[in-house]
Parts: sequence; C-alpha cells; structure tokens
Amino acid sequence: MTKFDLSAYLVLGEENTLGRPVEKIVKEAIEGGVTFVQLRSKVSSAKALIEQCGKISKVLKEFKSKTEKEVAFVVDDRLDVILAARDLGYKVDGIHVGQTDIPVSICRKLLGPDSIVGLSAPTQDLISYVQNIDISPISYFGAGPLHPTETKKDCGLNIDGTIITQTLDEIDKLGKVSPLPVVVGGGVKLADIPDLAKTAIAGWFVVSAIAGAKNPKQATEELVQAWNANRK
Ligand code: TZP
Ligand code: MG
Repeated sequence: MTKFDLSAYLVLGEENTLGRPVEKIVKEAIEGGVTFVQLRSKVSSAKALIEQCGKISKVLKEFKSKTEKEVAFVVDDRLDVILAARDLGYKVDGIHVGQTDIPVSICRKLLGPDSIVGLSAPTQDLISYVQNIDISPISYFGAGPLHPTETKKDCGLNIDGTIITQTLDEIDKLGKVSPLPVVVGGGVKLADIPDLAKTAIAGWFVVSAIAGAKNPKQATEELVQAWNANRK
C-alpha cells in the first residue's frame, strides 16, 4: 500500500481500550472516520498480537468492501509479528518504528517496496533530523509530543527528567521542511485539533482520545470534523 492517508491516525493495543476488544474499537473508529490504524502493545504476547492482526485486517477488509475506503494498517515495532501475520494471509500494510527499534532499512528490505515504513523522529533537533536523514526506506515521520502524555510516559523525556514538547510553530515548520508527510501526536485531544489543522502536517495521531473514549465512534467523528473544518 503505497498511497495512504495520515489525517486521522489511531494507535492502540489491549492496554488502551478499557477492557474492550481491540478490533471492536478499530471498527467503531473507522466508522467514525479514522484513516490509519497502528496496533501497538507493550503487554501483548506475540501470539495475541498475531491474532489481533487477523481480527483487525478482517474488520478493515469488510469496511473496504462496504465503503470502497482503504484504511492503512501497521504494527508498532514487531517485525516478527508482521511477518507471521502475513504468512497466515492477514493484510498488514507495514510497520512503525522508533529511534531505538529495528532500522528502517531492514524493515524496508524484509517487508518489501509496497509496504509502509513509518519512523518516529527524535524529540530534539527534529527539524534538522528530517532534512538530513536518508529518507529512501521511509514512508512518513511521526513526531511529538504536543503535550506530556500518561500513555507513553517517556515520550519527550529529557535526560534532566523534564518532558520536551513541540510548539505549534515548531510543528508547522517541521511539516513545511519535511520531505515526507508528518503525523503528530502525544497528548492530543479534541481541543488541539483546530490548531494542528492550521499547520503544515499531514495529520494527528491519538491513543486515549479514541481508544479510551466511552464512545469511540463519536469521539472519532468529533476529531475528524474538527480537523476538516479547520483545514486550509
Ligand atoms: N507515541 C508518541 S506519544 C504516544 C505514542 C504511541 C502515545 C500517545 O497517546 P495519547 O493517549 O494520545 O496521549
Ligand atoms: Mg518503538
């Protein structure tokens, strides 16, 4: 899947759904307008992640046959899980990795030219980073946090223990100079969407604003509506 839409990006794993099945949240979120899904769990076993890939890919396939809309599906970090899921016939479009994970060149090599390979940019010096790194294996950049977040307590964590967040001006500049599309998250809530929509980024990503919502479909609809209404 070489064409994808980062504008409304959901990240989730079993630890984020208040006990509800991951695929149920994915179904409601795509009905609400999510364009991109990342399975990310730091607690699930490989076996559980592979099973979830099967359930999520089924939900996305059914949605596509009903609506003609293709929602991208990637897995955080777990190249092993993706290869196993694909071997079982499940459609997983790619991987999202961070700075200390499997190198993007290896991900590209093992997943193939049509896969999505997303990379989280470092929190500091990211504007020069995105302009100087070899982007050939990469499909898009993730950046943040906009705010400190309980969901990933080390996101933006500095050596002095403080959290470095990105200002809207930095985010706008990043979107403008980046040779690849940029998606921004970390503490993003509905109230942040109008400001983010006015920057040069391709979209927002959230965990708790959707996966932790009482009504994930309605929460997604509100986020998507706020983005669309404020997009230049
Ligand atoms: N990567 C950077 S911040 C983050 C991830 C997965 C978590 C964001 O979670 P939330 O609940 O939207 O703040
Ligand atoms: Mg990672």
